[in-house]
Amino acid sequence: MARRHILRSARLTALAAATVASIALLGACSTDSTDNSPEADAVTVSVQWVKAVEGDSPGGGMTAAFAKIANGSDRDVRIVSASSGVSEQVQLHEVVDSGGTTTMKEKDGGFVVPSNGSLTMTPGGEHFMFMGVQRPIRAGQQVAITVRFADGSTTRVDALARDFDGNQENYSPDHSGEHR
Ligand SMILES: [Cu+2]
Repeated sequence: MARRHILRSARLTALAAATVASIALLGACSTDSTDNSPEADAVTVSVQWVKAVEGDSPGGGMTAAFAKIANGSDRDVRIVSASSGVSEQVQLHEVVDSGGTTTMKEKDGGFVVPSNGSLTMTPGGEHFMFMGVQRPIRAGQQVAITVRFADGSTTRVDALARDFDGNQENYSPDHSGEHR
C-alpha cells in the first residue's frame, strides 16, 4: 500500500513537471510570435467622425468618414476594406489631382499605416466612402464602421456624425453620381 502510494506520487510529479515544461514552451511561443499579432491590435483610432447626410437621393446617399489611425507597432499595417450597417458599401478613397481638378478614387492596395506612425484621414485626402446610404445620418448619431486589415483582423470604429460643408471632393469620371 505504501509502495503504491509512492509510485503514484512519482507519476504525478512527472506529470506536473511535463505540465510546467509545456507552459514554459507556450510562453516561449507567445514571445516569439509578437510579429504575428493581429494588425488590428497595433492600431489606435481617434478623432473619428462622419459627415451627416440626408440619404434620400435615388440609389442612396453618399458620405465620408475620417479618422486618425495610429500604429504603435514596429511594422506597417494595411487597411484593405471597411463596411458599415448604414450603407451598402464603404470604399477606401483617396483624392488625386488630375489636371487641375481634384477627383477621388479607390486607393490601390488600401491604406497603409506606417510603423510607429499614423495615417490622418481628412476631407480632401483619404477617407472612408459610404455609398448607398438609405437613411439619413444626422449630426450627433454614432455610425459603427468595421475596418478590416490585410491579415483579416478587424477593428470597430464608432464615428460621430457632424454637419460639414467644406471640401467637397469630386468623383473621378468612372464613378456615377455626385459626391455630397
Ligand atoms: Cu470618396
